[in-house]
Amino acid sequence: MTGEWRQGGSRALMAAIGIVGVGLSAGAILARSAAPDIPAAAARAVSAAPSPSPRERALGASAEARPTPGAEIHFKKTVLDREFRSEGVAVADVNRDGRLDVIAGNLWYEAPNWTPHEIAPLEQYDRAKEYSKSFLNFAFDVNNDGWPDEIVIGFPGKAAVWRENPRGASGHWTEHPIWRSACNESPAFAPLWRGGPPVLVFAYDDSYMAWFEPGAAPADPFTCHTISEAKAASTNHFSHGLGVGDINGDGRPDIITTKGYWAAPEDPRKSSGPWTFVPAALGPDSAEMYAYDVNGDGLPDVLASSAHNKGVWWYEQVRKGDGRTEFVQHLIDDSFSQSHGLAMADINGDGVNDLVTGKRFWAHGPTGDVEPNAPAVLYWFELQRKGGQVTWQKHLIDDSSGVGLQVIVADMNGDKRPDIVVANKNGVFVFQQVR
Ligand SMILES: [Ca+2]
Ligand SMILES: [Ca+2]
Ligand SMILES: [Ca+2]
Ligand SMILES: [Ca+2]
Repeated sequence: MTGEWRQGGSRALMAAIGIVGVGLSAGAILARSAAPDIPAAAARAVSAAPSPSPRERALGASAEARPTPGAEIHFKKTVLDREFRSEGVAVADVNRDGRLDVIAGNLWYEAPNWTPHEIAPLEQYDRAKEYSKSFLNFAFDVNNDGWPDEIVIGFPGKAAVWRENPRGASGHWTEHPIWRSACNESPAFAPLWRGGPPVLVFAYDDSYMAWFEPGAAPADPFTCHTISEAKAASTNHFSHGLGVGDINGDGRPDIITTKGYWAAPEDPRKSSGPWTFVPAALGPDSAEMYAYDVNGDGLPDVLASSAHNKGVWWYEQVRKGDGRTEFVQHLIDDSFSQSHGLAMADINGDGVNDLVTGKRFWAHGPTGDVEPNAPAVLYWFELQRKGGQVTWQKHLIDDSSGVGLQVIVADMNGDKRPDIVVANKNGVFVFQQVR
């Protein structure tokens, strides 16, 4: 684990941005300004993957010619923590040494040895009976000082805060307000206009959907841009399912819920008043939601997973003769429950986005939800389009970790192969992709 995690800060950052940019994956990274220069030696690529086993060769030989068949991809698990710290997680180069670190609740773990450092005083949580105070995390340079800060979304409906990176100084990070109430269980952090920075998207006061950007001073709450009428869809603190992505194909990222989507105006910064809401049946309670043209017919489709029950789905956008749009639900998998975190990213590098999700272990404790005590699985689903047919190859990554309210996909070691980071009631984990 020594030099293996070495990497160029700016390169890793760009790789991470690329992944997030493609997938609009939850839990984006990143500093506003470039990472510091790093020595060339530290920026060199990591050594090649080990030779494939005979079984892998056999599988590869029978697969279509692609960059890397999914069956040849494996993940090396590293346990950063066995304690329940957070159900959100983020990655960023916290100490600006050129290596991506992991942020989970009140701790950050310093690469390459994952040395834990306190962001705030540690708290103990009983994973059978309690939630943490950290449901989702994002890393972003909120105060534009070149150092990535931590955004913490707490218990649904409670206040959201950000914590200021102390720029190498010791001690806890100074906490600042974001907004009094973050509703919906899957707040998003993604750009809302082309070339823009990621912004927070969540509902507030059990009534309004909105997006938020940093205020004028660190002590100010974020500036709230309300985009809905009062009592809008999916705005309860326990509402499930939210995402950002272009559904109507006009190139502008829309705000997606299970009840439909708000179509983004030309420039959300100049828009006042509600966005147009387009009702659509996009399934039961979900987690992160994404827009992506799954079947390659030119119409964006929607990806979602069941927060507390079973199901991973894609919703095919179909244009009717009369101009109406319908979304047809297609099941990807229903073999496990509580897929309360969903990431979209191209895991195998074939240019087609894949999905990563798994079981949020004990989402409602050891007796709640469906099959709460089944193994805490983590899967990636490899999207293939063969002869116009969509298939999803299911690949088990691990069966004793799962997901939290997020799954992060990021190239942690700079080898251009996306890795996976998770924090939940089982601990904090990094899964390094090896081929
Ligand atoms: Ca670092
Ligand atoms: Ca900062
Ligand atoms: Ca499509
Ligand atoms: Ca792929």
